[in-house]
Amino acid sequence: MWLLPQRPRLNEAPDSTGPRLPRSGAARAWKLRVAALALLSLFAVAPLHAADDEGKSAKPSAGAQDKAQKGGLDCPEPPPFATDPATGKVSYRDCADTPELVRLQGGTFMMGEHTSTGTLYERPLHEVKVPGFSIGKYELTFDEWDACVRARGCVKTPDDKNWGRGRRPVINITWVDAQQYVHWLSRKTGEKYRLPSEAEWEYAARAGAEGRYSWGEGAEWACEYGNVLDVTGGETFPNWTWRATCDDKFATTAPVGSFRGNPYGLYDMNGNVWEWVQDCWHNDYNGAPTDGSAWTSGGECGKRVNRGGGWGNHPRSMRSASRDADSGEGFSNAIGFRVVREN
Ligand SMILES: [Ca+2]
Ligand SMILES: [Ca+2]
Repeated sequence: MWLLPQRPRLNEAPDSTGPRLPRSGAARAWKLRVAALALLSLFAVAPLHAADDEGKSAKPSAGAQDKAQKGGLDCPEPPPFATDPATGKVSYRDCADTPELVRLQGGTFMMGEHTSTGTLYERPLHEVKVPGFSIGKYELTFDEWDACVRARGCVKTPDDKNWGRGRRPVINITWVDAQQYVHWLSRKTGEKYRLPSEAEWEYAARAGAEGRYSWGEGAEWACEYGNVLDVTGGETFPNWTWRATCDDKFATTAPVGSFRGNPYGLYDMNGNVWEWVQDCWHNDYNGAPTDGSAWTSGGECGKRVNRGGGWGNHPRSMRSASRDADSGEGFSNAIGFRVVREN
């Protein structure tokens, strides 16, 4: 494994299977829940581009009966759907102790940087059609990771740098470690969990917006929406001169959901920790898939893409199009991930 140094990222040059066991009488309730979720999701997320697979997204992948036949790991009955009062979006879980998910309808969007900023890595701008999927409302937390370790689904107990575990995003895990987690989560729930494709990640981060950020163009708003290298971070790390002028009050990682959610009801897509996605690194988007799938051929598959910027970065790394990559066997205190569940 490689310990990745904290540093300015590529574009910061200036300074540097077994599903849930149904509970008693839960089968009918589960079916109703899935059906209600599909209905709610029609209203929960309305991409600027017309959704084109409503039929698909409204169809649950597996009913409780299928789950009963497969058997599986312990999966406490999940709570009812929750509506986030801050964003108005609905979330759900497969088990009481698995990550909270927001269901996104499919749609078509332009992937890459739309403005004159950014790097050649983020070009050419290209159209991608993304099928519907569910994605973690938050970055995966230490609590969620540690549950996988206790269940012997994950091997590594990552160092938290004494910043705290609980609701802080898990850090110091490699891309390979993240694969272990999603495999375990799939076995536990009977659903198909994986890392997001890079296209899915950007679709979710943009939340229908074509500008630099989901909230528009202004980097000065970064501290409202995410944890960056801010005034507080600058006091802790005075040699990191690429800091922003706003103050988000966190020098290192922040508990997930400490900032405003994006229009799709997702938190910390910008900042806090970079997020591993499935794709191999490619220097640009020439030849990239246009169907929303991960790009896992060609390029450099020893390096895996991570997105969204982190607590040690200037807001320019938080742009929706910003991208970077590291060895899939490397880890750092600035990289975590969030899960995707296929519908
Ligand atoms: Ca900060
Ligand atoms: Ca993030």
